[in-house]
Amino acid sequence: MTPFRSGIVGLVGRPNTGKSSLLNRLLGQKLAIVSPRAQTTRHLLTGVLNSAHCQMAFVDSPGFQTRHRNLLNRSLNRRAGEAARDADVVAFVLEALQFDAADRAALARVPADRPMVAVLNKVDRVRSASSLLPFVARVARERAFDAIVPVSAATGRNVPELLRVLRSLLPEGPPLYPAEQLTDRDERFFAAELLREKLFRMLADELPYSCEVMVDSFSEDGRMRRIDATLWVEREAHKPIVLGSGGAMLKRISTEARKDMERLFGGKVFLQVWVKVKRGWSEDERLLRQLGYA
Ligand SMILES: Nc1nc2c(ncn2[C@@H]2O[C@H](COP(=O)(O)OP(=O)(O)O)[C@@H](O)[C@H]2O)c(=O)[nH]1
Ligand SMILES: [Mg+2]
Repeated sequence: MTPFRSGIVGLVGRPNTGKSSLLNRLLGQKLAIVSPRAQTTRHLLTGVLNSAHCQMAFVDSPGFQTRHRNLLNRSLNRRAGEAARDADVVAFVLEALQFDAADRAALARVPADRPMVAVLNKVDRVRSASSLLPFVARVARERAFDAIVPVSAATGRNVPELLRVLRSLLPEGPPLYPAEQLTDRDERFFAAELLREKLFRMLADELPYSCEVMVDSFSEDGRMRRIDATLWVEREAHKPIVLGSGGAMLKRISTEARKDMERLFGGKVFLQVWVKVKRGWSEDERLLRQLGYA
């Protein structure tokens, strides 16, 4: 008989390698927010995948990073460390054909005492298969990985093989989560995340890094959800940029976020968003705690 296996798979690596995209692809559903910028992911997020003989709890994490050395980013790196430490299997996510100092620094922080797979993501961008082989050999020299698996989170290529490899490395045991539980986070969390995703996608330059989102109230009124949220910005000068001319930018941000929320929650959402200035929020321990960066 095929044994049941279950466990936690930590998705770790430097920022921007596609960990959150991979989580969504593995689950076949958009849970984690994705943007072309580093440090989009600020929280640990578990997504649970059930199959006939296996349950995998994938934990998406902020990438290990060395830029922006403030209190917020120290907390992010701590989170990234937890994702690796608490995992039964570590999926170390790289971009195919790139292994640089940031990847090496991220790898150095992953404990060597557990199964680890190197996931070479974004192979859809690799033109010739012949360039992949020397890269695989190079990655193999960096650590004794249990397996090295090229995938594309964007197209789904080779993701079934990754699942097969991960399953083989998980311990035998009963499921950790009830079968109907997709994630460890609640709708309030996803509401804030989806808003933050829009900031990362729509605001230019460094501005998204100095913004944060707080859901002030979340209530259900029949099948309708009412959500009030605040966008915190660091400086008075940021406020008109987030608002846009005649409030057009804020309207775009909240409309896009609302549509995603309606898709994820499966019902109508009434969303109201305010922009407020909070100088130095990324150094404010109390506010960081309220925002969930304990
Ligand atoms: N071409 C390509 N782009 C990808 C792939 N996976 C992720 N990306 C892009 O890489 C960027 C960072 O992705 P994200 O999942 O946020 O990375 P994270 O910081 O590691 O969580 C985004 O612009 C994604 O659309 C992939 O398989 N192929
Ligand atoms: Mg991410």
